[in-house]
Amino acid sequence: MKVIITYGTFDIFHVGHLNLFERMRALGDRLVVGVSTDSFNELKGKKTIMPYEERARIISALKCVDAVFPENDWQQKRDDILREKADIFVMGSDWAGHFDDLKSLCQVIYLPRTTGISSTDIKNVIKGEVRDELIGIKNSLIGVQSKISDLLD
Ligand code: C2G
Repeated sequence: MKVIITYGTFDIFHVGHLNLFERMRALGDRLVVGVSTDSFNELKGKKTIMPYEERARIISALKCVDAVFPENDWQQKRDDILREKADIFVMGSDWAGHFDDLKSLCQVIYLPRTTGISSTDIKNVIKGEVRDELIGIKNSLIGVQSKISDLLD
């Protein structure tokens, strides 16, 4: 039984996360995922839209994920690897080299990130659309305002 372990925030779940999980699961027989808690994300300086409970529930519902546990800090990985009897620690390539110290416990692999998508990109697209909407409303209010002043003159 080859066990794969990984960690992440997985806010606004998207196909980049799914690609990674499916590629990881293909490396072994069991995939366990440490999902960053809200307090740990604060420590990471990472603002999330979805609370831990929802993010963990979505991840645990995936066919390719066998178990989910909370990631509360940077230090717990070694204990997790021993507890889960993990054979391979996997992260996306943006973390390349960051966790090489774990090579004393298990194999460490960094898989290519899915390009063109990230939770941050999705948030920025939504922000952009809301901004455009607000600009539209502001311009129509300016139009109404000038009509009112014409009527009052
Ligand atoms: N990822 C990816 N492709 C994307 C976006 C993310 O492969 N387009 C990968 C990242 O490389 C990471 C995982 O998905 O391995 C989770 O990414 P995040 O949710 O952003 O997690 P992060 O905040 O990087 O937390 O202790 C490790 C940290 O908890 C990782």
